[in-house]
Amino acid sequence: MAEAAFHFPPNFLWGTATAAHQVEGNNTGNDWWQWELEPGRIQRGDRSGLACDWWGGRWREDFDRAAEAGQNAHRLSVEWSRIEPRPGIWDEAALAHYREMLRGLHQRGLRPMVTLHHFTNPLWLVEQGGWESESVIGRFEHFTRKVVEALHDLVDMWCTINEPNGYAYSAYTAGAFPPGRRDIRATFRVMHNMLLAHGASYHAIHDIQPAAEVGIAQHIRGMQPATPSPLDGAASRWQSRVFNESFVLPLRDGRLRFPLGRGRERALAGTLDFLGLNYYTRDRVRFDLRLPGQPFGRHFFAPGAEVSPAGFIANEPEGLFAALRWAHRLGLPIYITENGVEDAADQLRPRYLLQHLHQLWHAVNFAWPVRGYYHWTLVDNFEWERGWTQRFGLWALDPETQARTPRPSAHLYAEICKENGLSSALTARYAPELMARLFPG
Ligand code: IFM
Repeated sequence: MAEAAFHFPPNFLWGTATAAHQVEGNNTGNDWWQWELEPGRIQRGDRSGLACDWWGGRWREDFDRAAEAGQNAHRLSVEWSRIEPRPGIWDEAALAHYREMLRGLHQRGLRPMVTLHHFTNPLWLVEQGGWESESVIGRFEHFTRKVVEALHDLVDMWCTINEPNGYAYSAYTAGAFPPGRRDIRATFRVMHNMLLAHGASYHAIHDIQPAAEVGIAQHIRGMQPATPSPLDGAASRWQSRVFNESFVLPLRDGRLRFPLGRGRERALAGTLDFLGLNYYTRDRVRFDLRLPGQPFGRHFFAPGAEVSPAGFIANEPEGLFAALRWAHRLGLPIYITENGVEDAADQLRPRYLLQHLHQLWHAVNFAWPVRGYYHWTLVDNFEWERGWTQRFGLWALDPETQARTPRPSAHLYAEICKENGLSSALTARYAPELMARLFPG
């Protein structure tokens, strides 16, 4: 057949995403480091330890890898407990370290996007009540100002909070993240405080850097009714509203939605310059009266779905398209701030990557304003309560020796970034089984 290709617009951002605690190593001042010391918290008793040793300097070689692989962007986070080790006490050396890393990105042609909060909290903040206490709002604003004053000449894209819904759910409903609570009301209180903290942070960034682009990275869990039954439809819509939408919509119009509150918070209106979507998978939802705590819906992957090795992710690329259809109606630029799959053997990843990017290309061709894609992740890193059992990297990492080895998907993604698109030749080489689907005829 003739060669064909799906191209992306000029200046499209192609990158990878990382988070401080997952890659830096020795983040001893935060709640995760403590949590990892508690028996039974992390699978197999794994620890983040040195992680990818970025604090020790290995960010250099990993940024080289990203740049040589044709990437032009990178999303990373800064660690609050390093920058503010005690309330109001700033570690200028930590800020200088981040400046060096950010300069390192620019020198390699990688545009940075910086996340201010990605799951971890300084221990002193936890002692003050963490995200359950309203005092966090002012604390986070203060932290934002310090970071933005120090780094604004090197960063023009900021994500205030990563996956507020995922964080609140994992830490306060599922009990899998510190502080290990199982309290749905606390979950909504935390999300409410995160909304207000985002608003304060947004305005602080714009005070200092009016031209900055500021957004959040929202975890979108695709949801579809398990059957055509109206009850399954209602359970699925309801859960999607609560989990996927209730945090984002108030940041457009300032109107709080159940369960995060009622009425208006004017300071929240218009506090997104872009929307970041972290999309991994999609669930089927079935109405179940026995699950009032989980708004009456049972979740499972579609029967017969292609599932990742640990059963964590089903390959559901159409769910990404559905997320984009919802998101583009908000009228904001969109970035896919995370997307990827745990797959140490790289059996599924090439297919997963090509199929998701194919859906993204469809969205771009509807003129939906998608500006970039950040694959999760560059090099295997510490996967929270799942420790090192799940491997999301384009490069495999041996955390003992710190050796990195490219998986086939590292080469595939490099070709996509360099080509600014997907070609039939590339698909034939990395996932021939997709040829008939992606390039029919
Ligand atoms: O590793 C995480 C990341 O920190 C947040 N989003 C999901 C990723 C994969 O589990």
